[in-house]
Amino acid sequence: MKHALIAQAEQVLRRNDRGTYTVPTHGLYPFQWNWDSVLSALGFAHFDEARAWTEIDTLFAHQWEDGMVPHIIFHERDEGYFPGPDVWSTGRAVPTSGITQPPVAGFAVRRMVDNAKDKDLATQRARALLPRIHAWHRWFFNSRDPEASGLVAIIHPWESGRDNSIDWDAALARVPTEGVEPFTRRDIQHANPAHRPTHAQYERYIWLVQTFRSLGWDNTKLHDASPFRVVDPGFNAILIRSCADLAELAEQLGEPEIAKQSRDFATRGIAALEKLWSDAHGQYLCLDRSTGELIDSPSIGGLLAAFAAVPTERAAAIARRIDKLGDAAKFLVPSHDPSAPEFDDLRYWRGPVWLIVNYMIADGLSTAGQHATVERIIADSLALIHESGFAEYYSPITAEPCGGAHFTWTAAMVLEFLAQPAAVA
Ligand code: 9WN
Repeated sequence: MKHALIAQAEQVLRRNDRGTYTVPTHGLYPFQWNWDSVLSALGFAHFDEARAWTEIDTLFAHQWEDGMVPHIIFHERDEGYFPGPDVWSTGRAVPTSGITQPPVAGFAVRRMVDNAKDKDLATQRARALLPRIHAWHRWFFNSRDPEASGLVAIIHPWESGRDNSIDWDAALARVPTEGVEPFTRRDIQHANPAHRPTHAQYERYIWLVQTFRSLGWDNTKLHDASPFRVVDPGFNAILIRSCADLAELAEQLGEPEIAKQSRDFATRGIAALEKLWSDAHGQYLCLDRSTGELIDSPSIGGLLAAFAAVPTERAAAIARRIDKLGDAAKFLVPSHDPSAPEFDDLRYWRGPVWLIVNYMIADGLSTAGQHATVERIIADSLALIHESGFAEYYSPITAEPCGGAHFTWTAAMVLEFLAQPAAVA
């Protein structure tokens, strides 16, 4: 059973392998995506360590001079995705988008070094990546935390990786649509429109892209110029965890200055996260930086915060909250609370389960000693695969597979889950 599942997962990764990078899935997403690649490298590492390192190297080969690592690298022309390189118009030799995505590389690289069979290869590749990942982290705190709060803002919903989350509804409603150039969406030609963001959301996504483009993608201007500025606890937890892991790695590799700065980022971040805690919800919430208010939206962003070393009592409360969500959802962890009126079990980040988020929550809760919750999250994740294959995301109520099929990072997470003691295939 376990062997068959491993073979299938490896096959998905090989099928989406384009040599030096992988696509998330054929058709719907024909380019390299940032956090998809990094998390997918964790899957490759189980059967081809050299290939896993190449995945991350390719991503960082397209890092911008200011330290930003773009969310999409358009390695080849493909008209099957909108918005393509002409809309972004970032002026790079190999075109890229102009925004970023959750910075999970510090975590992944440390994990790949720790688990490496080929230690020489791992040390050599990690040593080369270390200053680049650190430059990305520094870029975040310089460009996305101008008032040195300890937490960074996203300036476009696509940066969060949770594109149409209910968390963004109010902030996105303030984004205008005047002047948006006419466009044809390609995503709804590949996937069921009922599982995807709405047209009204896409218009605002594109308004933001056009506005940033008109500012020459100058990151000294974009944060303040964006009407959409949200501090997401999940996104920040990924950054904080990556800084903490990079600090450990830098220590091992004899880079004390990187270690010190990374540790400082992580420590300040953990302290600042406290301001996003909601006793009423028993989880963290997003903060709208434009209004200064917490966003009253119980989404998975506030549970993903457990990926960072949050205080033990916070991790315990998050575990309790997830256990409670499990009364309403057959499969954990729904990306939004099923009892909220906006919950939609099939529409992208407004309810469905995503295995990558399950993986990060399980990892954090495992470190915090919340083993019963972790076991259920892993068991539910594997049950979804058995019922519905390697989908992009799933209904937490019926296990219906949604979005793209043969999905790279879903397969990578299966390989990670199956390697853990809590997994029963
Ligand atoms: C926009 C590739 C990406 C993921 C995101 C997911 C989705 C893109 C889209 O697909 O976003 O970046 O076009 O919908 O939301 O998390 O990285 O899998």
